This record gives sequence, structure tokens and C-alpha cells, in this order.
Amino acid sequence: MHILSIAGSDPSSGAGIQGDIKTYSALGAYGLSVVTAITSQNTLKFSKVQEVSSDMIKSQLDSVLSDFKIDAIKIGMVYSSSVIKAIYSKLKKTKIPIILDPAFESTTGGTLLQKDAFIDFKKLLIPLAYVITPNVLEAEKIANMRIRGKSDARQVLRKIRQMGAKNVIIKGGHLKGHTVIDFVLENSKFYEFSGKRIPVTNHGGGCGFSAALAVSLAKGKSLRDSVRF
Ligand code: PXL
Repeated sequence: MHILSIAGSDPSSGAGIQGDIKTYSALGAYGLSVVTAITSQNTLKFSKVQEVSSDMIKSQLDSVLSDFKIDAIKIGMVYSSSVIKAIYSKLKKTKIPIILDPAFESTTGGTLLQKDAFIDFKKLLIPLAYVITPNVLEAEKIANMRIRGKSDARQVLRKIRQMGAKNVIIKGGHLKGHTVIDFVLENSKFYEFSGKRIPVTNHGGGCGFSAALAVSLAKGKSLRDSVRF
């Protein structure tokens, strides 16, 4: 099983490429990686970011796509419009399922997607997604509306699907309460998963979720079973 992550480097290894590869390895899959940007950060502070050139991104993609049978592709931090266009040019015709995990801002306040790249993120990447996995804040930004309860969550799911993603999962961890609810729109069915909040502070929890989801989908499991997994 080969899973490709297209994402930023996180030297603290909680999120990004490093976090993804650890998750793939833990679940018995082989992780490939295309680095879109290099960040300097730890669990406390986000310091700097440097994007990788469009030419280098295309070349990294050619290297892995021409050699490996890739079962799923996860896209995380893409940072700039130029990175987005490079990814789009190489993946617009692929049949490999794409798990799009938006990364707009780190928990410590670092910019993971430049403001002027947001339009291309919506226009070019969302339509490529077999599933998109925003957290509540990202989902609100994409749909341009607040999520105050379940009916808002359903409306946001619907709006994001209309932008072209086949399936949508809103990760509910940022909502308050002891119970955490994830909201799912699979084809035209809404459903929810709820569980007890785990009391840990975790840098990279969202990356871990979507990386594990990618492994399960690559194994041919349904979306519902993969979210549960
Ligand atoms: O949103 C998660 C994330 C994704 N990718 C990189 C990150 C982070 C959060 O800090 O640094 C590279």
C-alpha cells in the first residue's frame, strides 16, 4: 500500500509530511512525500515558512507518480497559488482518490495558506477531492458562514459539496463540549460520529485523522467505515 502526501514539512514531526508518514507507517502503509513548503515551528511557536518552487513540485510529483502504484493521495498544506497550480497541473486527470485536508493556519497562528491563494484552493483543489476534511474553522471559512449547531453544519457540508468535493467531513474537535461530533456528507447522505473528547493537547491531530482515513480508503474500505476507523 502506497500513500502519497503532498504537504509542508514540520520539523517537530507532529503535523505535515512527517506526521503523515509516521501515521502511514504505524498503519502498515508506505508513505511517499512531495514537500510543498518548509516550515520552522514547534508545538509552541511558528517561526518561518519557505515555499518550494512550482518547477520542483512538478518534478517531485513526476518522480513518485512515474515509479509507484499509488493507492491514495493526501493533500495538506499548499501555501501559495503557484504551488496549487503545480499540483493541479499534475493531478487534474488522476483516478487515484484524493483526500484534501485543508491547512489554513497552524494552532500557533502560522499562515499555512496565503490569503491570495484561497480562491485557487477553492477553484482548483476542492473539485479534485474524493473527500475533504476541514475542521470547523476551515469549514466556516470555505463556506463563508458560521457553524453554531447541527443544522448549520449540514448547510456547510452541502455548500462545500456544491463546490465539487465528492464527500465532506467536518471534524468537530473545535466545537465545545465533552462530546465531539464529526459531521459527514457522503454522496447525499448526512451522518454523524460522536465520541468522548480525549483530554490531550495535540499538534497534528487533524493531519493524523486524514492520514489514517487515507490508509483505510486505500484499502478499499467505505468512507463510513474509514471515518469510524
Ligand atoms: O493544520 C495542520 C498542519 C498541516 N501542515 C503543516 C502544519 C500544520 C499545523 O501546524 O504545520 C506543515
